[in-house]
Amino acid sequence: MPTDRRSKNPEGAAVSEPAFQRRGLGDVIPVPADVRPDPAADFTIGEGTAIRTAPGSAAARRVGEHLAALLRPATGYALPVGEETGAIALLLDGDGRADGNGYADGDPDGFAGGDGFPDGDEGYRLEISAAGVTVRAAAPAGLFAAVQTLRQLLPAAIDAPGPQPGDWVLPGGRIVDRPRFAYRGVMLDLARHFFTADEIKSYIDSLVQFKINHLHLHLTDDQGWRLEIDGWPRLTEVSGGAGTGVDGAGPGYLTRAGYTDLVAYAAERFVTIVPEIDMPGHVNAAQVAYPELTADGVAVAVRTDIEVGYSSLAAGKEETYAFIEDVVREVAALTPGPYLHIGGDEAQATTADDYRTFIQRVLPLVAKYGKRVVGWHEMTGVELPETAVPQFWAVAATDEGTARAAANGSKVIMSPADRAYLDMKYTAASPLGLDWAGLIDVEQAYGWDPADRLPGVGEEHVLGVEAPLWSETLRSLADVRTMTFPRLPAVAEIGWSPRATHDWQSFRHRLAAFAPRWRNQGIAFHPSSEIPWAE
Ligand code: TNX
Repeated sequence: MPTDRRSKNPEGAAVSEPAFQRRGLGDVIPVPADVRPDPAADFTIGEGTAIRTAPGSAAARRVGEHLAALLRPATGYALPVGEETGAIALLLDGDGRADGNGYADGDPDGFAGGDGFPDGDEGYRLEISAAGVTVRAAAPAGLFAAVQTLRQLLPAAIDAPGPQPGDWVLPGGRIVDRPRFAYRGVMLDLARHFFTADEIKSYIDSLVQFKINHLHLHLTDDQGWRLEIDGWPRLTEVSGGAGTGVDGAGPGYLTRAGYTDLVAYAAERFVTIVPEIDMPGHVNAAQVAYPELTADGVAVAVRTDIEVGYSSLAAGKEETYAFIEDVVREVAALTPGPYLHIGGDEAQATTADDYRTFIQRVLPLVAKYGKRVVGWHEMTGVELPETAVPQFWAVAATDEGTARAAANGSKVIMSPADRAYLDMKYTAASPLGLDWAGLIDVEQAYGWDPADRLPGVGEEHVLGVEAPLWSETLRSLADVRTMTFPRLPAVAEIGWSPRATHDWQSFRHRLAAFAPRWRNQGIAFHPSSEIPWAE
């Protein structure tokens, strides 16, 4: 595993006694939909425990290997993975279902749907008894989600990098779980400060623990261009090179091969990459590299400050669309996921007519290369196909355009800046971050509902939630983590767990248990005073 996870706990160092504290079956973030503890049915992972995965499924096998890799360092056990035997079983819908509904005892699962399985790819059913652990899911993504739950159900010592003496007890009972919203995302801004592919991989590892399933990469902005594009080499040679990023302190870019490898790494963890090429504004870096992309063809100066709203592509020039088509074609070809984010935000240097002309030219281009458009909610000022996904980021209580798009059939990603923005300061004393959308400590990040946030945008219009992390003030992966944790778990729970389970007191106590886990993983976090952190 890449980078910083071993820094705080050198290989083999013993962790403290509380790290072996037993867990309750519901002590998980996001809290599972249905939890039925059975205190008489705890299971202890031992020397001889093996992992059995769904017969004939390479994807299930990989999830089994992933689980084994998580458990081996701290337990010191071999934990072999195979299809024959094993007290921990990861099975797919249909495997060994004697009675045809997947339940030995025929009891109801608490959900409508008939066959007893949570619907959707990410749902799972987890049973822990003295004899072992059985996970059942309709798809490998559900097995992967269940593995994240299992990890959190083990004592915090499980996240230590070397062998720990102690009992690896899983609390007995049954969990039936599935996500409320299909899309639970994080955005990382690579333009204002570049982070390497290894750093992004490490970040993905820390996000998937909270069942995050989309990573939106903000690849281009005024201060830098971070993805290599065939035929336009100066985009990255110049605008990904030395002196780019805010204060010139964030150089670098992803090669096509590096991006492809990153996308595959994410996919193995059931994370879809959503690439963003911001347009028609936020394009100074592209214009520095190619002056023909400005209205008058005159070169512009490199910008490393944090102003917004001053650059624009020329809506009236054909060169603009030739450039955009090359970029869209390339990004679409490199990205297996369904989405391509076209930005569309803060286009103050584009007239309303030009903005409309521009977006109306770009929408069919994205469709031509087989992708579904995502764009910041300003895009809703233009008539959109119902497949387009607006991403609402404002602080305002209402937004007519987003409501209109929802009424027209679009699904919306909710990222209200006063709740979901990971680049806002926690408190006035936070050294990192901005504060234009207010201060966001953990309760502020937790205390809202995506289906209640905007008039006209209800439960059925919400695709999900995303927590954007802009990088103007960030300089390292530790800075990224410090802004992400512990707020991201709040957004993740809002996106995954049923609305009826939302409870701040419950959440803050469950969150408290992550201090030793993050310390064991070497993950920097902000020790918010709102949380009664465990030792
Ligand atoms: C607004 S939110 C922006 C970004 C900045 C961010 C800083 C949005 C769509 N645009 O350009 O980085 O504020 O918080």
